[in-house]
Amino acid sequence: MSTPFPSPASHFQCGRYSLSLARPLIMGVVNVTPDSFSDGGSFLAHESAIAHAQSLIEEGADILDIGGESTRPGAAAVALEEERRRVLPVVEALAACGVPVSIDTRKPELMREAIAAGASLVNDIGGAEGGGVLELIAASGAGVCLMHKQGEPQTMQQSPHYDDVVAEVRDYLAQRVDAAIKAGVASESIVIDPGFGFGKTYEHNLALLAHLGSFEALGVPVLAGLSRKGMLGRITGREPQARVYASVAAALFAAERGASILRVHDVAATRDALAVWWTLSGRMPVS
Ligand code: HH2
Repeated sequence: MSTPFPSPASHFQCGRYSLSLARPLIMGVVNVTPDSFSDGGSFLAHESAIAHAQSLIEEGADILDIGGESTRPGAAAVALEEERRRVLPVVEALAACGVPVSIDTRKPELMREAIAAGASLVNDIGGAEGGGVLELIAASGAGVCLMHKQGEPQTMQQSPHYDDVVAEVRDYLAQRVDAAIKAGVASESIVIDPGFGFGKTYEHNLALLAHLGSFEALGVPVLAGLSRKGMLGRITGREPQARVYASVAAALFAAERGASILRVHDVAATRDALAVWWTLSGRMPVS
């Protein structure tokens, strides 16, 4: 690996926001979609998405993640025009909300438009592999979440295969961090994500979670997105909307293993659980 990785960051810089990593951060999910796996259709109208985002901030979200295309297993791709129609007005309305707005998209054009509309972070489940994406992010000063996936949402869960899932995902993310730094993205603006459920079996997800701590060796913060996901359904036997307690337990487990950002649907529950765990384990109380 050619780029020497920096030591773990003390803050995450996304656009004009500098977020302290002294405690785990909560990224609240806002799905402006008709078909997301756990809340599809609930926030498709712009007003309800904006109201939902504002209540997530009141509940303690440190970052808002706005998405207009479901990437659940089997999901069909959404055309740029439709994705733009769903999310851009929401990003614009939240640009001055006081917390960084993340745009969850794989489309470079929409990333550019969302940043112009006030987004401070690009969450690309495709690892920012698109042409010009890293350069766009570097020039804008936005943060980036580099996620691993195997295959495409439509077919990714059909037969995911790895010889060594932890090593392969870690090597991929190391390469993407390297590429981002070479493109001019500041290391303190990069987070990585193993991509739970994205071309991974239940066993792959468990292995990645068990070894999450080893991702810290890449020198950038780790984001974990476990909220309401299928592995929690398999453990508890519950439907997505009834996986709140399971999601909170998984978020705490990920935080314990070093995750710096937790991408969750249930912000209030996660925040309270984190605050209790954080305080009882002898750290500074969460403000
Ligand atoms: N998971 C989902 C979407 N985006 N981004 C990152 N970085 N990490 C994740 O684990 C992740 C993500 C899937 O969750 P959700 O957005 O609720 O569902 P859907 O894709 O059906 O909209």
